[in-house]
Parts: sequence; structure tokens; C-alpha cells
Amino acid sequence: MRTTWDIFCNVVDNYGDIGIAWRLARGLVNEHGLAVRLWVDDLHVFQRIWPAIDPNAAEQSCEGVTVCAWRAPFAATEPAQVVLEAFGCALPEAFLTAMSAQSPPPVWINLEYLSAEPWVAEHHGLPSPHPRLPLTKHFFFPGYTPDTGGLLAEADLAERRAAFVRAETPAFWRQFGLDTPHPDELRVSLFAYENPALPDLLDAWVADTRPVTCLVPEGRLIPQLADWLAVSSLPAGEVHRRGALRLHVLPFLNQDAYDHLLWACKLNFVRGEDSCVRAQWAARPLVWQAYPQVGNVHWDKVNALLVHYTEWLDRAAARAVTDIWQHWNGIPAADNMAACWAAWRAQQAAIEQHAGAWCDRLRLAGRLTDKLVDFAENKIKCRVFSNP
Ligand code: TRH
Repeated sequence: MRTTWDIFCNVVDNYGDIGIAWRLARGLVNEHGLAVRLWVDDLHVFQRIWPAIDPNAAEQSCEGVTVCAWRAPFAATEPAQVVLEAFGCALPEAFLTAMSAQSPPPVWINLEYLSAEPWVAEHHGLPSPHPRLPLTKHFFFPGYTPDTGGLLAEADLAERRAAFVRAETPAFWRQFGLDTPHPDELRVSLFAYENPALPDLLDAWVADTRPVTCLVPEGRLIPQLADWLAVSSLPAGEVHRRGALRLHVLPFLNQDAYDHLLWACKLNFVRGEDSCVRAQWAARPLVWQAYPQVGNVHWDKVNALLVHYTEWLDRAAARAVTDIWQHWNGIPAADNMAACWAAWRAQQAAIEQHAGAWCDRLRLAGRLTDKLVDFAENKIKCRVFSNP
């Protein structure tokens, strides 16, 4: 019989929580044949990254996953064998009680946020008993090294990307009214939070000696871009030119089409967590903007990933990558954006080459879905033996 899983996702803001939960749910069904129920408290946000989702349905089947609206009060439901709480979203009290009434109780896992910081490996897999109920939650930490929970990636991701790149993607560009890029042209995708460094970056692209085409999916950056362009609105489909820069606003894409954009561009500005990992798997250079946290805690995350990412780069290229990432995240040590961009351009070839090698190294961390399934199946076996 197929092992059953319940995944709970509370959409805090943005798309990362549901983006990761959805990717994970699809992977568990497609690659491991599990029966997965995904509980989501905001189906409207879900629909943005996956348009087939009906935001009004209490229950629907999508890509083999049973998607349920997570509403309060939570209706009585029999818990699955494995219950995964995405990012400490706090399970409904009634559901916890139902879990504790089962014998043996479900395997309870909290999926944590991704970080390259060294403490992650020490915390991965640790148990935490519930203060009242006979339940134990386990912390599962994704990460960049083999001693962590690894990274989300489909088993066939590299092949799908290679096939897309081999096809040279003219059809992909045509859907946005764009030609295949000129060899001299730099196509950049830009997905970011509001950022004080943005105007200087755009100015640097305007002044570039070679053409830069920037593709921006609709979202939080649009008002800031409209200000910089001095236009009152900036709907999807608009194109603006300033010096060497051509700026295109794209519609917000579904999660798979966004992957194609990352594969098709020569440089990707990404943010948060999921797009950052996808840009790394794209084997293209990236600039990451971490999700801003109180007290600039996110700077540690940026610097920790930089340590890994630049380890095998030569000094000048490592400096160029570090400077532009740090400047983009507001970390004070970095130079001004014009200088960062000039240095990045000077090292572009080395950085491009490194992006492919980095992808090979990432595989050593292991695939999160495989590791999560192993973790849960081992716990299930232990319970069967201790509850004959
Ligand atoms: O949207 P985000 O800023 O999400 C954030 C982070 O995950 C952060 O860690 C978390 O704490 C916070 O939410 C609450 O960035 P992220 O993680 O890259 O997620 C974006 C998702 O949206 C990802 O799955 C890719 C998807 N996406 C599309 O499907 N279409 C698009 O056009 C774009 C730009 C993104």
C-alpha cells in the first residue's frame, strides 16, 4: 500500500512557501508514488504559480496531488502516516489531537528553511517532543552539503534543462515577442524585492557597452521600475529602451515556465529560497537577494552561501560575485553598483563556466525528496518494531 502524507502550508507572504510545498508534493507523487494531501490556507497565491488550481475548491486533484483548502475551524480528518509541517506553520489543534490518538502516531516532520550556514547540519533530523501530547516532531533541514536534507530537484531536471538549451529556445522567446538573443546581447531575468540598489543597477545596464535585455515578471518590483522609467504604469507586455538597456515586463509565469526563463537567460537575479535554488540548477550565473529579516540576519545566509559558491572560483571572479551579491543585499562592505557591474562583466566568462561546475557539485548534497522519504520510511519502520 502507498504511504500516505499530509503536507501543511501556510502562505506567509510571497510565493516561496507554497512554491516549495508544491514542488515537494509533486515530487513525492511523481517520483515516489506516495499518496499526498496538500493543505494550503491561500489558494489564490497558489493559483499564481500554478494556474490550474481552483481557488474556491475545498478539495481538488492536481498533478496527482489532493489539494485541500486549509480552513478554520479544521474539519475532523484522519491524519496520514507522515505529517509534514512546512516552515513551522503550526498544525491545527484538532489535527494534533487526532495524530496523538493514533497508534503508532504519524511521523511528524517540520521542513525548515534552506540555509548554507554551518549550524544546519548539526540541527538536521533533531527530535522535539510535544510538551503535552505523546508526539515527537523532527526537524528536517535542507542544505548544501551531504550531511543535511539536501536540495529540491526533480530526478530528470538536468536532462530537461539540457534538452531545452539544445533546442536554442526560439519558440520560448517568440511567446514574449522577442527574437533569439544576439550573441553579444546579455539576457537577464530580474525577480527581486524592492531594492535601493535597483536604480544604480539599471543605470549600469544603460551605460553598458553591449546590449542588455532585462525581463521582469510582474510583481513587487514594478512600482520601483515605473518610478525609474518615469511612467505611471508598467503592465505586462510593455517594452522600454534606455541606452543599451531594453526592459520587458513579462506576465507572472507558472512555476515550470519560470524554470524555462531561468534556463534561457544568461544571468538571473533571484530572491528568497526556491528561485535561488532553481537558478543554481539552471547552471547559469545568478545574483541572489535573500528574504530580508529583522536585524539583517539574512546577511549571514548570503555570506554563508557565498563561501560555498565562490570556493572554486579564482580570486578575481570570486571577488566580483561576492561584491555584486553583497551590494544587492545592502551589505556595507561592497563597492558601488557601477563598479560591481563592471567587475562582474570583466569576469563574466569565468563566472559562466563556474555555474555549470557548481551545478555538478550541488548534486553531492542529495535530493531532498529522496532524503525526506528515506527519513520518514525509517521512522515508520522503527515505530512498527516498537509497536508490534
Ligand atoms: O516569493 P519569494 O520571495 O518567497 C519567500 C521566500 O521563500 C522566503 O524564504 C520565505 O520566507 C518567504 O517567501 C515567506 O521567493 P522564492 O522562494 O524564490 O519563491 C518564488 C516562487 O515563485 C518560486 O517557486 C518560483 C515561483 N515563480 C513563478 O512560479 N513564476 C514567476 O514568474 C516567478 C518570478 C516566480
